[in-house]
Amino acid sequence: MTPNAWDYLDRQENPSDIIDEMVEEKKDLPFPLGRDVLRSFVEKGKDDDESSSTQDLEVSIEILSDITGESTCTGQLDDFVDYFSSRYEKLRAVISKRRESQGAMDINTIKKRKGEGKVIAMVGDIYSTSNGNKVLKLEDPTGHIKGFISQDSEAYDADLLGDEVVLAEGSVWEGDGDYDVTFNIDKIVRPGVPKISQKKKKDFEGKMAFLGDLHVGSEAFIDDAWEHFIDWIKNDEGAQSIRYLIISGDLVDGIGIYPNQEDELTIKNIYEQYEEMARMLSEIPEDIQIIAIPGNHDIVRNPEPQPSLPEEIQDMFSDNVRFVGNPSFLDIEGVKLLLYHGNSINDLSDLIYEVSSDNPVRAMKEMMKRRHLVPVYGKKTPIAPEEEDHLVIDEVPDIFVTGHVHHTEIEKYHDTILINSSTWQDQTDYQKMRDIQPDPGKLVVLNPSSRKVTIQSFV
Ligand code: D5M
Ligand code: FE
Ligand code: ZN
Repeated sequence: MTPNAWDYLDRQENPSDIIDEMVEEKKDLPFPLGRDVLRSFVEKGKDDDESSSTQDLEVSIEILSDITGESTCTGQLDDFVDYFSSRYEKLRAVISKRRESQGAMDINTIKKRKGEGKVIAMVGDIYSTSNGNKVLKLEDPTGHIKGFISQDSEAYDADLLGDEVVLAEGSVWEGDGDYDVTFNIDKIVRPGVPKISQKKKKDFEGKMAFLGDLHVGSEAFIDDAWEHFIDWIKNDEGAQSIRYLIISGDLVDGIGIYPNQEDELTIKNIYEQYEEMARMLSEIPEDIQIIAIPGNHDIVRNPEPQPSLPEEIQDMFSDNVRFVGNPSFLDIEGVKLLLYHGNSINDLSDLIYEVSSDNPVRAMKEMMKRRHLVPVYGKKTPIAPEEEDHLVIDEVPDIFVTGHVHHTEIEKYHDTILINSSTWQDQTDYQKMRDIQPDPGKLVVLNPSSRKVTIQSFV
């Protein structure tokens, strides 16, 4: 149990009963057990006790994973060693479930044994040789080996990125004189997402709606579209079935995020930006439960995972607004939702030819295939080296939501609905300079039961 979880438990009336119940009811408790998982278990129990006869449509949100209050970063270099070893172990656990992983060997073993085989390895630096082939480092806890991918190999087109964990199949070449022992890679298999659908239909009542990137305080915030939206959500019959509103980060424009940003701000104080945001959200009917994560413009640390907004900010908002970290993995009445702002979409569009920021769901598929939200370290998306890698997609969600690129896009990928939610900020001068064309003022509305999606435009 984490220190925060312990503190929380210590404040309950019946700590040992809670632990007994939890151990009995839940098979897969996380290690270490964090405060949020514990709290949502305790609160869910209370809900069950109180609400059974009065209302059937109680809000139920269980936080399955969120860094808030759980950060272990100490700023030591060792943190990175632990972080990457957690990344490796968690992704190895996912890959190991694949049929192809049978017979995979440790790198140390295969180096001695030679011949054909497979390894589950983290990819190190990759570079191209003068003959147009690729050379890379493969690593696991037992050691490392030089990898080679010929341009004729099917592995050549796999868009391998540094720091991803893959199953590499091939054969070991004997070292000879100046040459290292080399693993000649024929095939790369990723953790991926199982194709077979065995999910039963969700019996979620009502709808969920998605928006993001409000950038409150920015001159480019589109007031008209927002008023139009508020009018719709308060009065339109089509809005009555919305029970959850999910906000995917960049709640306010913040301050000092990019050069000369102050010239484009109508509210220049970040606390006042949140006060305005709170006022705006208070116009939304309070029986709609709002869930919001921070983004790179918000008032929390930039490296990911980001904790939820500080309590002094949260206190400005009505009771129906719940703040969680970026990313968060939530269970909302049985619907599993992965919520991530989406910084790494920029990295993936820089690194993979077919991915662009105008086509964010394509980037989201690349994250799903690699089962990681920030597959490559050291590019534009900063990562905080937590002891446990919270950016691994351990469990495949029913819904995966991002924002950040100011586009709206929806697509199904196997059993998951991918959503990139819209912005309420028009093009800024800064974006104009970088030729970024936003697609603002839209709301994605999803019925999780029928999996039907509509996009409502307010511009
Ligand atoms: O992101 C708004 C838009 O700007 C979105 O399309 C991503 C893009 N953006 C943001 N930061 C970067 C960097 N560092 N490189 C390239 N493109 C970027 P927002 O987070 O709202 O400012
Ligand atoms: Fe944004
Ligand atoms: Zn952003």
